[in-house]
Amino acid sequence: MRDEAAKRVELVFSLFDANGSGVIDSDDFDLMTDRVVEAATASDDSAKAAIQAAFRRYWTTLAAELDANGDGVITVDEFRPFVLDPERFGPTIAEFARALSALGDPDGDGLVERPLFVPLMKAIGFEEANIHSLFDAFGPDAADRIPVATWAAGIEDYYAPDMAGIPGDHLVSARAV
Ligand SMILES: [Ca+2]
Ligand SMILES: [Ca+2]
Repeated sequence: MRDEAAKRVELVFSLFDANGSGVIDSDDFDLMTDRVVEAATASDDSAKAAIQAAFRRYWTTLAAELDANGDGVITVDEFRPFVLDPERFGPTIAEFARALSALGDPDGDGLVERPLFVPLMKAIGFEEANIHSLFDAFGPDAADRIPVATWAAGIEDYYAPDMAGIPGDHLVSARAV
């Protein structure tokens, strides 16, 4: 596992701990899901249902595989190696990547404008400056749009244990203090 990959998923863990308890549980996922759905103002009900299902699968996969003692909480030390294991977590992340990136394309033309990208990523909790750096790293076109597929692939790469120097690393760097 690369250091960069560990840092990426540690950041996700801290954001998914939406209630700040230091562990993640189903309440955190409810809070996070509501925040993202609220930010997806232009999306239709089926796209919202898809992200709700993807968040639910994310949580239930973690809980089923990691919460052996049944206390309903996941620690960062349990989370990190599991979500960075493509064999075990890859299909869950692929569904999540499809559902989240689709929210950025409510008109279905296959492209995501920056003003649609930023609020969705802010809803998850990423820093605004880092979100813009990520969008820039995805190589937007002259109209400041990126392909949906580029974003989806970027999410999957974010969880790749051996990748470094990828666009997703912009989300980790230079957090404001
Ligand atoms: Ca929590
Ligand atoms: Ca679009």
